[in-house]
Amino acid sequence: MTVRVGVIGVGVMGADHVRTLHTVVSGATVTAVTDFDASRAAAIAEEVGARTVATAAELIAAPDVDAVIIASHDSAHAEQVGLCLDHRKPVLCEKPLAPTVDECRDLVAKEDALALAKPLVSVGFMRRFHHPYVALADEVRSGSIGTPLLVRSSHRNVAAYPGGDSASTVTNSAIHEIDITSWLLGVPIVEVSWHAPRSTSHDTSRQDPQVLLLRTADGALTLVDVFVNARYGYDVRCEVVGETGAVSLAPSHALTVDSSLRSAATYPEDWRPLFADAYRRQLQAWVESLAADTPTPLATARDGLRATEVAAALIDSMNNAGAVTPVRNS
Ligand code: ISE
Repeated sequence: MTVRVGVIGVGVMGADHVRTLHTVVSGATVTAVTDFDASRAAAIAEEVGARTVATAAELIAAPDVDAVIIASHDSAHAEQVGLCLDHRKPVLCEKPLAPTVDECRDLVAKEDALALAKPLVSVGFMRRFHHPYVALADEVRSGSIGTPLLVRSSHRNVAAYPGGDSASTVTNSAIHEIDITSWLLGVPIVEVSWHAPRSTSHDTSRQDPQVLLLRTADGALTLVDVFVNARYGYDVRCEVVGETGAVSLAPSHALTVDSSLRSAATYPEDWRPLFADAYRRQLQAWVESLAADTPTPLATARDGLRATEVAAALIDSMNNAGAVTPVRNS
C-alpha cells in the first residue's frame, strides 16, 4: 500500500518533509500541498508531481490524501489537527502540538472521544529518532553511569525566525529540550524555573538567551540554555551526569578542518543537516505504521500536551520573576 500524503505549510520544514518523502522514504507519495504562499506551494508541488490545493481544510478533506503532515505556523496547528480528527485522518503535526495547554487538552479530549483502537495524532519530536540521542538514552538506561542526577543541555540557533517573542522561544525551540529530557530520563518534569542572563543586542523582540531549570519527579535537574541568536552555528549539546559517570552527545559539527596549524570545526547553519536522518527515520516509521495499521511509534498527542504543560509553567515563571513553578499535569 502506498500512503498518499498531503502537506500543509511548505516553508523550511514542510518543503523538507515533502522532499524527504519524495526521495528517501519508501511506501509514501506526496499527492497534495498547500501554503498561504501559493507560489511556494506551486514550486514544490511541481518538483515532486503533486497538486496544490487552496486551503488546509480542502487538503484534509481531499479523497486522494490518506494522511496529513502539518508544518504550518504553530498558531495554526490546533485547528488543523482538529480538522484531521473530524475527518479521521492520521496526522503528523510538527512540534509543538499547539502553543497553549487549552488547545492541546482539547485535542487530546477530541481524540479520546473518538475511542479509536490506535491514535490518529503523532507529534514531530524527531530527536527521539536521532541516532546519537537514541544511543545516549540506551547508555543511560543501561545503568553504566548510575542514577542520573543532572542533565546539561544547550540549544543554539544562528538566528531566530522572525516574528517570535520570549514565550515562543520556549514553545517553538526549547520544547525539544523539554520533550527529550523526560524521554531520556523516562520521568515527567514536575517543576521548572526560568532565568534571564544579559540579553543579546541582536534581537530586541525577546529575551535571548534564556536559562531553564527543569526538575523531574525523581529529583534530577536539567539545566538548559537556549540561545536562538547564537550566530556561530546550529549547535545542540546534551550531557547526562549520573552517580558513577557521565555521557554526552558528540559535538554538532559536521566537519573539522585541520590546516595552517589550526583545527576548525564547521557547524551547520540550521537543524536540517544535523537532524536529516532523524527526520527520515521518523517519517519512515510513521509511514510504515500507517501501512501496517499499527500504533504510531512517534510521540503522541498526550506527549505533545505534556511538553506544552511544561512550556506553560516556564512561561508562568518568566512572568513571575523566575519563580519556581509547578507543572500542572493533566
Ligand atoms: C525549529 O522549528 C526546530 O524545530 C529546530 O529544531 C529548532 O532548533 C528551532 O529553534 C525551531 O525554530
